[in-house]
Amino acid sequence: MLLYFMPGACSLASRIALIELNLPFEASKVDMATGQTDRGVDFRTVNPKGYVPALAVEPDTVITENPAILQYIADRGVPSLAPAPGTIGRVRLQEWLNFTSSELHKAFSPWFSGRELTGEALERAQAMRDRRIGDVEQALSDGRAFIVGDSFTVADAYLFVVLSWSGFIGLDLAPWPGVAAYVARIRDRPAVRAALVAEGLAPAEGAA
Ligand SMILES: N[C@@H](CCC(=O)N[C@@H](CS)C(=O)NCC(=O)O)C(=O)O
Repeated sequence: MLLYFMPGACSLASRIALIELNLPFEASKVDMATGQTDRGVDFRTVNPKGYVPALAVEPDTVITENPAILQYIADRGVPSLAPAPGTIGRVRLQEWLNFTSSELHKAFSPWFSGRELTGEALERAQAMRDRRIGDVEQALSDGRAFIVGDSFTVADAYLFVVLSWSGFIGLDLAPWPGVAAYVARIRDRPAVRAALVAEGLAPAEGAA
């Protein structure tokens, strides 16, 4: 498998899942400014939509969209990183993947648009982002350790990545103590730390 990624982007969730499951994969970095990958490929020929993640599962079979890719990876693992298909648990997982994709992820997007965010537009964006983080806080208020079921799933990988963007935009998660504790807990997982190191987002173990 070949994962197309940008460091720290939502593609990090796929890398976390692949490492959690110890699945063999390679990774290719995409430079959105030039549209080229580090292997000299025009990324539009891989994903015409022009965004990461994209996962080549065979040389001529590329899958896109976080919820689809993450479930594909989850189901390659033993045990899976998702409840079994056809169960209410799988539906809950899909609810969280879709919420993370279409609500939470998009609520962070204004800060990564490259456009200056000021005035009323900034206030509206902040209100929506905070409301969606509040939705996660509400879900975690029952004391659950993971967002779905009682073990780590790909929904945690994606949710963690998006929530951790708070650090990039200078947002303090203190008003949401459940979310802050969740992010710290997930970040502490060896696979998550390894993924962060691989993308240059954390120092390697033992590095000064
Ligand atoms: N609907 C897509 C959205 C993916 C997406 O927003 N990817 C961002 C990075 S997190 C991206 O590649 N943006 C292109 C850019 O920054 O130019 C999915 O869920 O996979």
